[in-house]
Amino acid sequence: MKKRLGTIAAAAILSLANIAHAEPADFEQWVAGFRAEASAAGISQSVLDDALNNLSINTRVYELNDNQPEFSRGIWDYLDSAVSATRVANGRTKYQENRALLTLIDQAYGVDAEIIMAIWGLESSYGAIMGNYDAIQALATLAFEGRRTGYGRSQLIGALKIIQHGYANRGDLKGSWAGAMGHTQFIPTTYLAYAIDHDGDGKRDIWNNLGDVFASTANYLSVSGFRGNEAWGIEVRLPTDFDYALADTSIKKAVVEWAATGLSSIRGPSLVDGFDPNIRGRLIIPAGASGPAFLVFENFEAILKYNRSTAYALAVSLLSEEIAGRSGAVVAAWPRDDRPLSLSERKDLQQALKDRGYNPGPVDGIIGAGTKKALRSFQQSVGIPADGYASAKVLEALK
Ligand SMILES: [Ca+2]
Repeated sequence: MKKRLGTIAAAAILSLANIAHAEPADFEQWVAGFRAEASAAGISQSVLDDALNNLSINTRVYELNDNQPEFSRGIWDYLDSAVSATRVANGRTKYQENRALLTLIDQAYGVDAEIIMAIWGLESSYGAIMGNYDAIQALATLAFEGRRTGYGRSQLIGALKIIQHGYANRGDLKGSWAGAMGHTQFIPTTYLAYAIDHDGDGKRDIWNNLGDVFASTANYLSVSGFRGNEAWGIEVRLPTDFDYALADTSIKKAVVEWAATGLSSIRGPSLVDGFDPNIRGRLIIPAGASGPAFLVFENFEAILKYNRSTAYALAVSLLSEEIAGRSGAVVAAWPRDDRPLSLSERKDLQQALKDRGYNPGPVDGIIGAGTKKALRSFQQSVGIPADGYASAKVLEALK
């Protein structure tokens, strides 16, 4: 029978083999070793018994941890769902419902209410989807084996500390498969460092108490450098002969300096109107030269500390505008016909650059600074805008 397995069945077995990591006995042995480590880190025997006795692996966590998608979505598709009409409408309702509480939080932490609402909306759809995994089990599973063992170990110790401090009970620790918990999805170490007991009941309850949730989120943003009443950024128009090498994470300039390079506001005539001309920012072109451009300031960087994804920070920023009753619409069109490259195509692109004598760095499908630089050199050599953006069109041009 085994010889007659079709390709699909064989592939299924192969993928199961990839995720059938180890035997239960190995996990029990691992738990015993981890107990000693956690005990040395100061976790009491009773907390360890409560959390780790009869603990088992959650194989679903391995499936999700091993999943590295071949195809990536365009940022425009992500923004369409992140800043959907439903999420905007729900955000405005939640803002109204919690206005008094949010005013208190804004006064205490200097973080604008609409930003807290936007993060809440993106992290859990305003508390509707917080994740129902047992965080202790999920983190122990990650700590035991796979590509996040270091993360799993440190977060598991963090989760045990949360219980030991009495901030939350063992049964409260519910979250995503990767251990992000509560309304705004704090991982345990973030929780330990920044979660706040706003109502003073002794618990930092990011699962049930909105005061604790909003204060914790505002505190984290504030410590990350967020400043109330300052803009996250602005959509800009670039001059036709613009040097796209200026759109680089390492290049920050004051608004007046950017205006001198030819940038203008896409909505108004002047870039400096409505801004402190000395506020500093960097330029991002998330979909390359044929898509929108944004000048982003320190508050954008603070949002990035919450989640290191430009698409995420842009979604929070645009959603916050809509929740506050301003327009979060992006004016310039996204290049919806120029699809993002798949993982194997990104590797093809790096190989093609290498074959042409450029140095894109390792052929790993990760478009980092080296690949962008090589891509810009190639684009310059053939006279197309040197934005370093890896798209299907530029791959075609390379081949
Ligand atoms: Ca509390």
